[in-house]
Amino acid sequence: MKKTVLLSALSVLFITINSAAQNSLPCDKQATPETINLYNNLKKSLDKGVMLGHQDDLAYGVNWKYEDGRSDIKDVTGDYPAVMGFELGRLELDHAVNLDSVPFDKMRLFIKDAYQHGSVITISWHLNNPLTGQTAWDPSPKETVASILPGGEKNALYNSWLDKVAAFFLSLKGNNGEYIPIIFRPFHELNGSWFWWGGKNCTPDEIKQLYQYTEKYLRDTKGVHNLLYAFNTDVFHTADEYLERFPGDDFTDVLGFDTYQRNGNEQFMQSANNMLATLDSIAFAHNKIPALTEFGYGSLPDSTWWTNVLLPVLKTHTTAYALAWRNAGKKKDGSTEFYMPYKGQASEKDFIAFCNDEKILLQKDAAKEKLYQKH
Ligand code: BMA
Repeated sequence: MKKTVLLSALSVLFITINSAAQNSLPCDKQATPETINLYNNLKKSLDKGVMLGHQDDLAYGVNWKYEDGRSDIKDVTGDYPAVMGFELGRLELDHAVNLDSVPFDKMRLFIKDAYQHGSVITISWHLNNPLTGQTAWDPSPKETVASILPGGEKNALYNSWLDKVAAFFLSLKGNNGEYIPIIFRPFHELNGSWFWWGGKNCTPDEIKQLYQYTEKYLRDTKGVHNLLYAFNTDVFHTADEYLERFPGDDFTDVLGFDTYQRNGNEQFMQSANNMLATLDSIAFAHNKIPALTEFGYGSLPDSTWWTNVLLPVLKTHTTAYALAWRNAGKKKDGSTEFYMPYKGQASEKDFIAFCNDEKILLQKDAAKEKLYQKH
């Protein structure tokens, strides 16, 4: 009898120590309580499934724009995504709308709505090339990154851009005046050479410095403490390649990558499986949160892609969330872009089956986890 009591007391102690050890601080040691809670709950959510996300979900979809409460995912499944992505490009230029024409004022409301309903928010930033004044996709000249680091000719300009980004993050508040936690993923796809901050357009050391500088400026100079930081590459092949531009454990919370299907299903599955397996082991070794920070199969030509291709891949790995890119619909240049089904789209039924799988979490599932509260 005594032995049993002792054993159960020991196991309670073990569980207590263990769950206390599980709660830790994100890379910003002064993060707000809700941000710390999100960080710890995202880690715990890894056992529950993959939170499905969508960029600009509440803003527009295929064939509609700015209709209150509408979402292509909601139209199809009856629920909203568990993760909502937004984009800051052109905030740095004081524009009222971002590079995809989303008004920043509306974006703030969408972010608050997503937060109040229990979803996770992640934000990317396709900032212009500060040296040339052209877009994020202007990789020339190769001195751009060096030019915005301390001592560079555009450092003051870059700081002024960060001031605006900081003001935006600090303007995001919940009903009780608390700051809304955001997963910020600056300098995404940084192993590819299409953005001025990526690949061959700077040295690994320069982009690491820029990532660290940006974070320290937002955190220490501007006092922004409602951010978790996501580091993410594009397609990669080895752990060494993945980590070549990694700014370090002290500057990251989420580790991810972006991948799009452009060829056959088999090829995509093999590549995604390899990357997720590598990511899982890196994230585990570094005690970070693994995520598929962007994915998509443009125009969803395969009506069973969700359950035949993506689901088996996601089921084999541990991934906090997976964010599909935007349902832009018909664009000004005449092309069409979407990665999530909409009412009537060929993969609609299959997507519903995919979402019904216990591994896939939408907003109502995320809300149950109370991700912003301490557990
Ligand atoms: C790209 C496309 C563009 C968009 C950009 C930034 O992948 O969707 O149309 O401007 O992302 O959101």
